Amino acid sequence: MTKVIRTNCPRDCYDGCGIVVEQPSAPGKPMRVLGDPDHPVSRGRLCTKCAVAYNGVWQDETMRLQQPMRRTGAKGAGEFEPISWETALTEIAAQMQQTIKRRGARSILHTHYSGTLSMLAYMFPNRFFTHLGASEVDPDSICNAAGHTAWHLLFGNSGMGFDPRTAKDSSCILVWGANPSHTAPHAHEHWLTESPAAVVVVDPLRTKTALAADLHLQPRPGTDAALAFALLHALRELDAFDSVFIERYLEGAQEVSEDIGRCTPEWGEQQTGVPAADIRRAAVLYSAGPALLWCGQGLQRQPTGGNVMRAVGLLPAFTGNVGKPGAGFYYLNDTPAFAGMNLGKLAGAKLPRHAAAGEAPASVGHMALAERLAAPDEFEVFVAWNTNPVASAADQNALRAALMRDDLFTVVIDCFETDTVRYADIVLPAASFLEFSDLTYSYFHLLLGAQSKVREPMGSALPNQEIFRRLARAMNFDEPALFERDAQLIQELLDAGANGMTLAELQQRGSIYISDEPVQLWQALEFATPSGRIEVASQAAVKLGLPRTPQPWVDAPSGPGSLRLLTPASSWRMNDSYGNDPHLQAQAGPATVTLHPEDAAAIGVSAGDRVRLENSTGALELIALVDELAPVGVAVSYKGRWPGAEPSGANVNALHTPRVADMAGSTAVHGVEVRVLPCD
Ligand SMILES: Nc1nc2c(c(=O)[nH]1)N[C@H]1C(S)=C(S)[C@@H](COP(=O)(O)OP(=O)(O)OC[C@H]3O[C@@H](n4cnc5c(=O)[nH]c(N)nc54)[C@H](O)[C@@H]3O)O[C@H]1N2
Ligand SMILES: Nc1nc2c(c(=O)[nH]1)N[C@H]1C(S)=C(S)[C@@H](COP(=O)(O)OP(=O)(O)OC[C@H]3O[C@@H](n4cnc5c(=O)[nH]c(N)nc54)[C@H](O)[C@@H]3O)O[C@H]1N2
Ligand SMILES: [Mo]
Repeated sequence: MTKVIRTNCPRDCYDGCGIVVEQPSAPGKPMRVLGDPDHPVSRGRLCTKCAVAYNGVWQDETMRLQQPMRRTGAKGAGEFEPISWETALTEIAAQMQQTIKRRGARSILHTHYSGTLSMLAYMFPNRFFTHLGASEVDPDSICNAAGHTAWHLLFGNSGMGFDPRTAKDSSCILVWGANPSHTAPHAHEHWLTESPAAVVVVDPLRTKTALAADLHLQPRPGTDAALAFALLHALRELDAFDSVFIERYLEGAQEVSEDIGRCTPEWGEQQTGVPAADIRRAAVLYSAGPALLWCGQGLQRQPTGGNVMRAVGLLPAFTGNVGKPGAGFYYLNDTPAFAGMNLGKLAGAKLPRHAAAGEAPASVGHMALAERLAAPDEFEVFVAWNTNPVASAADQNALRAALMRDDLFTVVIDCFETDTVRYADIVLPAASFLEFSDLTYSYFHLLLGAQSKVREPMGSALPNQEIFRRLARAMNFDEPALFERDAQLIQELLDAGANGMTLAELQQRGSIYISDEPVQLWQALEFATPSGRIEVASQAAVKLGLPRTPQPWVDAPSGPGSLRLLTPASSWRMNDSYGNDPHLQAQAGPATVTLHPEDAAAIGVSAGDRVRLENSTGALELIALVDELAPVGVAVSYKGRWPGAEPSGANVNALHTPRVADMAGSTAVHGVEVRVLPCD
């Protein structure tokens, strides 16, 4: 009989699917990675991209990095020679020690994100860098930092939403700037369709989720704050404000009253392009009973994305859709924390810096990364792990130029030879999630899961956590927390969050909910803001140089000849992961940009023509598609392609202007403007 092992998908995705792995039926045969029929979210199926990649490139020995390597050619050329782990770690440690002597550990910069979210591999390496005293690229500033700051100001927490299981009690689910049809395919397929609630989607794009909804509001990008105020106006007209809740739990509610009064749905239509009648319909659906609000991460990648999140968050606040069955708001769920697991401790947040570290480390926002890295006198060592910035970060050309610096010693840790790896002086091979045991979680569903080792690592690849234990040893560090073993760390987490279950027991079950019954988050109605209330008006915001209350702002429409470029998630890619899988490359086809028929006609372009996108940051040639996916004035090209795999040698982030959003130095990637021209 084929041996079957349960594990879970650790990708940065809302779904967090359960997996079963069938061991090879005969020697030399591949194993099969399939959906776990008993998993409540994936129900026996994986999404196409993971099903293909996990049975494709992730098991392909010719594609995986198998051993440490040292650069032999020019930076960026991808010419390397194999070296031993010992040599690699000794050379890295020697470079770090020299840098520390010369200018302090602050001159070592590391960047990391969510290549894997399995708890140890995701968190443990931070212990090394904290103790080292290295500078860090603020991870969330490439993804969702503006939204976190906004909801901290408003609610005192951005990592506590609703339990998706409570949707059974909802009459409306408002999905605002999220596209589960791509980014949470199982939630799109099952959760949204099976809930009794009416679904309202707010997205400039006709996504599959929008097309399946009861109502789709299609605003111009960057106009959502105005739309939120117009909705508040319509809700107040309907007498849907909860005056008892407002009185008791809102701080400064009266300070937005006048704004709500002047932001009529008719005004909203002018500002956003959404018909006033649809704004009123949405208000009727949202006010019918308990309602859920899901704010996506794409929503806040705007020049005033923080303000957008604060404004949209007023809807549950004014209608009292907080802390009762079927009601709530969601940005992300910190599921491990709800269970009592302390990932901050796992990441060594409070570890002391070692004695020789020198000056306090710097935090560098992603939007400043290319510029700061280019300066010769700030950083001497750059370590990228669990992330592929040459594909995913802003200002691609400038970042590449910075990585060419001869006096920058670069270390990259990945499972594959990414574009970023090609700039490394030393490359270290990471083991994949199939090759070591760990714990997983979903940031939507309140599920914890086991990651199971189903095979030996390819070549001499190692899990992130083991790489940093060994590097700590090469550095002669003696802080015991840097050397704690996986088994002990996992058991500590399970003791805190799963009643002392063992890893083996969790592996048998696959995954567990943090409680059998749906959890009513926010039931205590305690808000960790300075006033202890939902801060409609916020002095903390003023201290950050922001308005006291959310504003009904809209971004100015694009100038003549200019289009807004949206580059959201593709269904064929997991960020840029899988950009090297040949089957997924074939499925996704060549890189395209979708233009509205009116915009295409204005520049004389037809479907299939080559067009050039350009702005002050860069240029990119793509194949035009012509479709009413987006409103007039908005172009769409999905993220997730490897620059090196493109004929142009670049992807959409060559156009990603490193402009910061209004909060947290976060990306405003959906605010990028481009000119589009036909190529001859
Ligand atoms: N234009 C545009 N750009 C964007 C976005 C956008 O919407 N538009 N979205 C942004 C967002 S939301 C995000 S989160 C970022 C994501 O950007 P990145 O963090 O760069 O994500 P990936 O490109 O998937 O790179 C993750 C890398 O981790 C590697 N990896 C996987 N498992 C492991 C492991 O166990 N160990 C190690 N060391 N490596 C591993 C993978 O092979 C992969 O190369 O991109 C951002 N970039
Ligand atoms: N298949 C797949 N799944 C993924 C990822 C992936 O790359 N591929 N990435 C993962 C990661 S790291 C993240 S952060 C999440 C992100 O997942 P989501 O939260 O769904 O975010 P995005 O896909 O970036 O954008 C969602 C929607 O926001 C819309 N949007 C853009 N600008 C505006 C605006 O101004 N107003 C409104 N209302 N909407 C706007 C876009 O059109 C898009 O449809 O997905 C995760 N899941
Ligand atoms: Mo993200």
